[in-house]
Amino acid sequence: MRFTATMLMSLGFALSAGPLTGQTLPHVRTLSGFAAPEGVVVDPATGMAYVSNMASPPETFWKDTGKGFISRLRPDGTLDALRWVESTDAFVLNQPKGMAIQDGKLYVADNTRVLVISLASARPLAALKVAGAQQLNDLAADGQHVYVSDTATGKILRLDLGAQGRHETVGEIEGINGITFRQGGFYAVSWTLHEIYELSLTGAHGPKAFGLSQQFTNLDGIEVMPDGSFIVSDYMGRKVAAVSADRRQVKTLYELTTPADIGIDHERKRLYVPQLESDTVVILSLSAR
Ligand SMILES: [Ca+2]
Repeated sequence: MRFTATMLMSLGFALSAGPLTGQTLPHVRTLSGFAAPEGVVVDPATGMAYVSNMASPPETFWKDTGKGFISRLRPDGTLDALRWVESTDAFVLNQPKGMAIQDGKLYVADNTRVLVISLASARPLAALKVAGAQQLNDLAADGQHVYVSDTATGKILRLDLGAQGRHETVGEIEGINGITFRQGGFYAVSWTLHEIYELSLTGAHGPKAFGLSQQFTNLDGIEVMPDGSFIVSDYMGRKVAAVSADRRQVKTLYELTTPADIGIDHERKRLYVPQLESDTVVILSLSAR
């Protein structure tokens, strides 16, 4: 999810504008026809990939105008249904962004709510209100709980999936965007601080910065590889990059414009990159890694 150019300038950011050069991941295919795609999540049980489309101009990315839809891709990366779930009067989508999957359900960040959709039937199951939420951006699930980040408030909330709505704040990082779980670790990236963090959700320690903020411009998505290394998307830096497991080395994997919230199919070793401002999803191969 991006900030406007005006907001960036007001924050003192310089926009990088280097040439697009070395592409170190094999390109599998690029799918077009999306509408401001913000995120991709892959269901490890089926290999199906889900793409959130905000279907809105930038000035209403964070406004509840009832726009948006979810696309579904087959495990081979071909399009299954562009409008797998649509915004309707009965079940409104507001500029859907980050997603997570747990227990056969798709959780979708929807500005100030989290939507719950059945993966098997595409039926809406719930729309969780999140009190105090302003800009819900990404979701992560650890098998038990579902967490959501709020870029405006900097908060990470553990969602109460029951009817009580007692969501709990478990961490705070300015400008937080992508969040992910892997092998017991919880990781986050900040858009404004262009840094990667490890968090303790038990309060054992505060957010631990990787110390790599000089390498990035505005981070959006983060995933963890089986070897403990990381893949992040730098939206304004126009690249997806690998960060070594020891958190010291950053290597550009692929240069492309406006890469938003990435998704990984670990089984098929594929990386899905939504290009928000060109309405495409680029699929790259991770087989050589
Ligand atoms: Ca995002």
